[in-house]
Amino acid sequence: MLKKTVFFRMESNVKLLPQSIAEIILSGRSNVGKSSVINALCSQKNLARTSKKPGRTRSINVYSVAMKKWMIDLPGYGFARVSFEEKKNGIKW
Ligand SMILES: Nc1nc2c(ncn2[C@@H]2O[C@H](COP(=O)(O)OP(=O)(O)O)[C@@H](O)[C@H]2O)c(=O)[nH]1
Ligand SMILES: [Mg+2]
Repeated sequence: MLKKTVFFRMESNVKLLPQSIAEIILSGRSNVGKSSVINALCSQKNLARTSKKPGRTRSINVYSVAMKKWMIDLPGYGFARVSFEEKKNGIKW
């Protein structure tokens, strides 16, 4: 079932996330392989963008598995190559 997962949208405001009945969320330090795990689980090479540089994922990336079922890629914590301005504009809880 995960093979049919597609990118849904990026969101930076938690309150605007879509309705959900089930979701898998990948959280962890920057650059540990969260996005790669999503690609592996979904048997797709370029579904979630992976990067050699830490801090590439800056908002909540939502992937649709099935109706109201989501796979969610979060920005990592720890080191990130982002400017102060971008940090200020990060996720809104
Ligand atoms: N050697 C090795 N490298 C990995 C593995 N998983 C991911 N990577 C690499 O680690 C880097 C960061 O991966 P990414 O999925 O973007 O990490 P994220 O920041 O946690 O989403 C990329 O260059 C990946 O190719 C793994 O199992 N082994
Ligand atoms: Mg990532």
